[in-house]
Amino acid sequence: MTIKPILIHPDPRLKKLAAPVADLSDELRQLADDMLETMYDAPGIGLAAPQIGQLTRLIVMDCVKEEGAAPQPTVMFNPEVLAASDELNTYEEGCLSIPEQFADVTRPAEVTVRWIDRDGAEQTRDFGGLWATCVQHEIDHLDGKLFIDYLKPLKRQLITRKMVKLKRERARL
Ligand code: K1U
Ligand code: ZN
Repeated sequence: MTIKPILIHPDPRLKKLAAPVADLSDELRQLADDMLETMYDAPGIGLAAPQIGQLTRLIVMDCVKEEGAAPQPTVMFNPEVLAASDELNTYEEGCLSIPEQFADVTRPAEVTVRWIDRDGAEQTRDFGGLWATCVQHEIDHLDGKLFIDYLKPLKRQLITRKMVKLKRERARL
C-alpha cells in the first residue's frame, strides 16, 4: 500500500465532477486501499479520490474516534444520497485539502446512502452523527464542492488566501 500526496486547495482538480466507476477492478481496489492508508496516516476520518488527483467516484471513511474501539474502514464506490432528514446538524468541519482551517457547516442530520462496496456488492445504509456529516462532505468532493463553499464569500476568500500562502511556503522547502 502507498501513501499518496493530498492536493491542497486551490487546485482545479478539486473543483471538477468525478466520473462514476463502471466496473470494479483490482486497480480500483488498490486505489481504495491506498486511500485508506493515506487517510489513516494524515490522520483523517475520510478521503475522496479527487483529493489525491483521481477524478473517480470513490470515497473512504472511518469515523470511529473512541480510543481502543475497533476500526471501521469503509470503502464506497459511486455513493449516492437517496434521502436526507429535515432535521439539521451543525459540525465544525475540517478538510485534509484545507489544512488547519475549521468552520461550522450545517447539513442534514441523517442521510440514507447507497453505494458499491469493495467486493462489488450494493449496500444501502442510514447514517447519523459524525458519519452523516463525513459522508456528505466526501460526496461533495466528488461533485467538486468543498466545505468552504458553504461559507460567506469573505471567510472563504480569507481561507483561500491562507492556503495560497501555505502552498507557496511548502513549494519553497
Ligand atoms: O475529506 C477530508 O478532507 C477529510 C476530513 C473529513 C471530515 C472532517 C470533519 C467533518 C467532515 C469531514 C478530515 O478527516 S479532517 C481531519 C479530522 O477531522 C480528524 C482528524 C483526526 C482525528 C479526528 C478527526
Ligand atoms: Zn475534505
